[in-house]
Amino acid sequence: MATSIKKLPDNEQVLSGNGACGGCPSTMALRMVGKALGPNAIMLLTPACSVASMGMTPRLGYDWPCINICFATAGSSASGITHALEIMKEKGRLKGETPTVFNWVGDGGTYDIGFQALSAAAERNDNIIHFCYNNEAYSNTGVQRSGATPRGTFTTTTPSGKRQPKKNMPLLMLEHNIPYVATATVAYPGDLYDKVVKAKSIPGMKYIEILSPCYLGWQFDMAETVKMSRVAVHSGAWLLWEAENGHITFNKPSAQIINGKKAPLPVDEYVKSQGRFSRLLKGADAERRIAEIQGDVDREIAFMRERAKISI
Ligand SMILES: Cc1ncc(C[n+]2csc(CCOP(=O)(O)OP(=O)(O)O)c2C)c(N)n1
Ligand code: SF4
Ligand SMILES: [Mg+2]
Repeated sequence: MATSIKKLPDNEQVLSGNGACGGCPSTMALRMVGKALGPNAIMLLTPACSVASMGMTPRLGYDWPCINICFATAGSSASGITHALEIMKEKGRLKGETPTVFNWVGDGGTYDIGFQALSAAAERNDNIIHFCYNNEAYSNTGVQRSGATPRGTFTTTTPSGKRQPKKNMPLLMLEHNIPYVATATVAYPGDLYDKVVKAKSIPGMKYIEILSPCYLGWQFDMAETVKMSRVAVHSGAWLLWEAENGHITFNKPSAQIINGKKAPLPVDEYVKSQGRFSRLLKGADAERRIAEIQGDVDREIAFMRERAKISI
């Protein structure tokens, strides 16, 4: 069972008084991540909301040493730092526990612009944790589509709804044969915390992706962030799973959907509660386009169910 939220450590690595929106999922998730990582860590940030809202000196809102890096370089920059720490340790210039090197990067910086460097770091199995907080768009620059944006979504670059499905980035990372991959979301903080604790203890490359419903891009009331995250999981639009050394296990409640003990909610409720899909619901072809989204969700559930049967 996941750690109860009441039992999480008291340390806060995300400082109060920062500039994030109310209900910001990135900030909520990072609080949990900070509790799991503790203070001995080095944070790398690519341009994103997490930089604009609180990631710049002298108004840094994170209680770690932070480095702002180029959009494309999360993988290579973190690799450089982790190798430098290894050499310092070897030469006796770094005493005590080696800091955890981690990236805190959006879906734009992970799925699209930073993919090449991240893929290379994964193939080298460099000792870093890459977190992707996935709000399914380039939010900081006014909500443009990314490879994580689901089909049917309005963004400023998909004014009539995105026509393509999102890609399965966690699975792509798994296929790099790295020791740990996990998905999480803000409605399940204990699950996220446990996954980060585990990732911290594993040498090599770790990838954790956190679905982060963003009220601005998804167009819902900012008080509903956690509810939106929960509905995403209950409808099967987001699956909670982890893979250790290639072996996939599903976490509750996704495990019940995968093993057939619980039917996922129809995707309608999820889609209809978000303004970003509202253009879908106005046209004559609304039913067909919702059915397309349902088809994408059903396919992903079926695919992941079968993929989990392959153990390397
Ligand atoms: C090379 C480069 N291209 C574009 C930008 C402009 N830019 C800054 S933040 C951002 C959006 C980032 O999206 P994502 O990584 O998903 O993070 P989010 O804003 O959603 O938190 C963009 C396009 C930039 N800073 N550098
Ligand atoms: S736009 Fe979204 S991700 Fe960005 S700070 Fe606001 S709530 Fe957070
Ligand atoms: Mg984003």
